[in-house]
Amino acid sequence: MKDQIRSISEEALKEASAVPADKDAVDALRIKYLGRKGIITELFKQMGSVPAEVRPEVGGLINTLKESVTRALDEKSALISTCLEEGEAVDVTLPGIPGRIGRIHPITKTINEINSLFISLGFRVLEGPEIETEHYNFEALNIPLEHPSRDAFDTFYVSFEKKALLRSHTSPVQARFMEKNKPPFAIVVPGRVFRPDATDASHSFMFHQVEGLVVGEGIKFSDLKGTLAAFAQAMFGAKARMRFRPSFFPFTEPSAEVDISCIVCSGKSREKRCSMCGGKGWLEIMGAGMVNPKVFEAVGYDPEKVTGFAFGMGVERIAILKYGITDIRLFFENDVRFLRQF
Ligand code: 2NM
Repeated sequence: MKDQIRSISEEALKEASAVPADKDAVDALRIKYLGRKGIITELFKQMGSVPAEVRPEVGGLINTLKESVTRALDEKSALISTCLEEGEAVDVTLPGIPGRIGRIHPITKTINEINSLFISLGFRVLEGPEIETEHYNFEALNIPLEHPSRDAFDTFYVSFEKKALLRSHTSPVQARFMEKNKPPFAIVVPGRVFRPDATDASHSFMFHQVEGLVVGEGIKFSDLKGTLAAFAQAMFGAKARMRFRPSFFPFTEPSAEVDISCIVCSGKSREKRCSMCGGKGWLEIMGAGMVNPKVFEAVGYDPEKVTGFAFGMGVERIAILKYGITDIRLFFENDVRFLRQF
């Protein structure tokens, strides 16, 4: 049986390489070897009478034979489709099919817009590592181990032994900057951040932030309000009003959530249910506050001499509000029907 397989193999491959690149001829060979009553198909049918000890080996040989003949015939078929029929010609003067040109991703576009606005206010844009240490992601920002607020900034560990992790906010970049630079300064830090959240329409384990930090002598809460009002109006229109609600962050004191008046109903639809704000009249756009003295101490600044304000926003959230997007997952699925719209 093994000899039989070997001679069929030689014969089949010789025929396959000799056959002209012609559809009918290749089809005929395919039927001869691989058809329902083909030579190789018949070999498989004989397997029942092969002694059990050699059955695996013989089966393997027939399988290999089938694969090599299939491949040889497929290669021949491929030739046919690339050959011109007699009398056919290619018109090389026809215009080509234009390729689709890509565009800026809506998240990148939103980050660029946010950066430009802050640059116009005198800020510098700064980036930093996505893989961080516990010290810069937590301790330097007054989020000690065992403190309940650590939960809100929980993350993925890259190496538990080395305490290497994916940053859960871009603040560690600001802590690194403060260690190496003296006030006064104004910086914004855009970038990816990671949090172990279950994915749904409004949560993603990876998203983007832009955080800002201004430090100097005599920086006041009113400076924060003026800066963020300028941002809100540039981003959402001159009519956008702003409000601050008391809140808590470990790295700022006092802290606030920042809302803008609803960009759909302007806060007027308290009665009717607005599709954007649900009738609340306000949309949360970021968190902010005065830098906690503990953060200044951690980076070697004297909190008796300098003060500062900081803020942080989720870029996806800003883009969702600005463009009326209903699901955060759309940003990451790379469906061009979505991405083409921006
Ligand atoms: C926010 C809200 C409030 C913030 C604080 C700092 C730093 F480095 F100065 F401590 N950077 N960013 C901050 C403050 C971030 O995000 C919701």
